Amino acid sequence: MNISVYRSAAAVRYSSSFIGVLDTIAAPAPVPTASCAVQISGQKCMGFRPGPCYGRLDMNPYAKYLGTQDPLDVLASTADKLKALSGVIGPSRATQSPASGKWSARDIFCHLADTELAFAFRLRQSLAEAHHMIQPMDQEKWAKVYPAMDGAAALSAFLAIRAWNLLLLHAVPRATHAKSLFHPERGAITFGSLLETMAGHDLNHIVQLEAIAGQTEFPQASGSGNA
Ligand code: NI
Repeated sequence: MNISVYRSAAAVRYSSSFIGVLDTIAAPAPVPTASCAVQISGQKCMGFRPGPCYGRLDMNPYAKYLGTQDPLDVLASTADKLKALSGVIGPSRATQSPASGKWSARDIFCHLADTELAFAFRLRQSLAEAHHMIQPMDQEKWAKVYPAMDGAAALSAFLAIRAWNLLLLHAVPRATHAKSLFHPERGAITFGSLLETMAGHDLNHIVQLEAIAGQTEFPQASGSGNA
């Protein structure tokens, strides 16, 4: 996938395939903070929020969804939100695309199960290897089979893998969050920024599911094929 990063004074727009993302998202302008002046492999964090710097948050395409929330708290809260949304949407609406080219709830649940698989591998490789290099995926190619798959089964798969990932994340010390790894587009990042990306990705798709459930408006920049 071609990756382009456009910068302007007001915003940074990303077309990223970090987890196979086709979304084009306008990220908020970075706001450097006094506590966020950490150099990681020579790259200065631009800083989106106070507290320890776990990587180049300015390059996290989901930073705007995470804000100041602790990624571990967000990751732990997603299961209940998805179960509730699945119940509201129901099986008949789950397969309906909300608009031409947009993913249905079934597609989003399948995507979340698949990305949780990918994250599960990345988390473990990042912990096991020195300076692990993340391998991007093309989410649209992974999604081709979703119309023949079951959203409820996908949600069950996600819940099981997320529970296993949370056990792992709570078993490693916080100091591990500073462990360095590399992303093909983002450069040097940390284990902590991988968690922030996971959490922001959860929130991005929860907003989409809330819109399908009729609880919110559809997000403005939900991206190609990504409901
Ligand atoms: Ni996604």
